[in-house]
Amino acid sequence: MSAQIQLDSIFSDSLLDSRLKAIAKQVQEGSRISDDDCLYLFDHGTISYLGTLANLIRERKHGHVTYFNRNFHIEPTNVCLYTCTFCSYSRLIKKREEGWEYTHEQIMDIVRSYDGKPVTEVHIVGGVLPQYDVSFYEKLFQDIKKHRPELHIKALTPVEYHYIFKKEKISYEEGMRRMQDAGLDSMPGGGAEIFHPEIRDQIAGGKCTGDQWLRIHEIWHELGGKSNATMLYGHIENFGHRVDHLSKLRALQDKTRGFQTFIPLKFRNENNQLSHLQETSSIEDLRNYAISRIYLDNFDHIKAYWPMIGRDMAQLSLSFGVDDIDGTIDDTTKIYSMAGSEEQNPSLTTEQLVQLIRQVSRRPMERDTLYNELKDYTEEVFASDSEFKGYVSLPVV
Ligand code: V47
Ligand code: SF4
Repeated sequence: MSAQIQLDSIFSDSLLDSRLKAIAKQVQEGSRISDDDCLYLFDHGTISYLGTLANLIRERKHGHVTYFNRNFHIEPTNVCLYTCTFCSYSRLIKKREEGWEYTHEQIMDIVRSYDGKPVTEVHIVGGVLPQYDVSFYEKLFQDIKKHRPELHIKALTPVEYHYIFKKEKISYEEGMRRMQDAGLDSMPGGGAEIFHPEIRDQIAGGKCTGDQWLRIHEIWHELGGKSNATMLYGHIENFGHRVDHLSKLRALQDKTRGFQTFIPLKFRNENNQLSHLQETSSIEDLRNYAISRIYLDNFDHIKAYWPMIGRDMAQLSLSFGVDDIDGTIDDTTKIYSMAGSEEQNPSLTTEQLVQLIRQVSRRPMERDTLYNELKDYTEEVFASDSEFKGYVSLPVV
């Protein structure tokens, strides 16, 4: 069924209230919804209603195109001096010897192990420790660029930047300029958690505040850089806190246009201080993707991080506003497997990722970090195609 026909069914649905129909009308006309409307969607939007609206927006922006990239992750350490209650890394500071703390050379060895492999990006993020300071990262970025100049460095979050710049006694502006000069290409979206201090102080006390997170991204955008944004949801926050978070992101994006993609991160409850909390249901996760797509009209992309939510949910999310399922990462990403992600050993070949997207009638498109389209895999023929069950031919876009 086309997105437009599905939308018509909203207007004729006698069970939907007039406010939901009014919001649907705004979306149909392409106008922005308010914070109050966003809260109303969280409180009252049904899964089918939200899916219809989010899919309409997704297909308006990208048709059936679904992006992925080829990247690898490096986590310099899994020990962290902060004690975020949701994080499985924070426990390790008390038994530091059980964790890892890579040296410069060990990290370079990981980079070199990808020589000859068709990856376009290295994503570097991990715990915060004093030895990983400004000069450590400057040298690391410089040496990666010397070794492989075309490899895009997407590294660190305002959590690390705030810490290392403070320690170095330099301003955010000077710090971000130095990182850029050393070779930093873009910033991932981590460390955002929930901006509202009512929640942030309880789950991530001591690290950069929501305002500091936003300010560092703003400065980076002013320097011409791009970045992503996340929201860690499904723990002790309420819907109002989620709206507040999304609202601050939308306002900054209006100012700078530097965000590329928004990545909702579902809280996973293993091996952390919030293990007593129940995780959100799949329905709630899909609703959250859809509302993010509907509300964040100035974000081009919504990403589902498949190692965290699993392959089935990643496929489903593509009908709820998501147009990007990250990359063909390998098993060097430990923060999620420790926290109880669906994929204990997250690894998908390009072929598997392409098939995953094609199975749900979308067009797989390899991109680089900045969303330049590198290769359309819609018609690619793979050896496994003959044994492939469940392929649905693509609708004409
Ligand atoms: O900031 C930590 C989250 C984030 C848990 O920009 C947890 O392309 C769920 O931001 N349950 C880091 N989440 C990861 C991140 C990211 C991932 C993929 C792509 C990009 C991108 C960014 O991981 C942290 C925190 O919010 N996290 N512990 C947990 N128990
Ligand atoms: Fe450290 Fe980041 Fe984990 Fe917080 S979320 S404890 S800052 S690694």
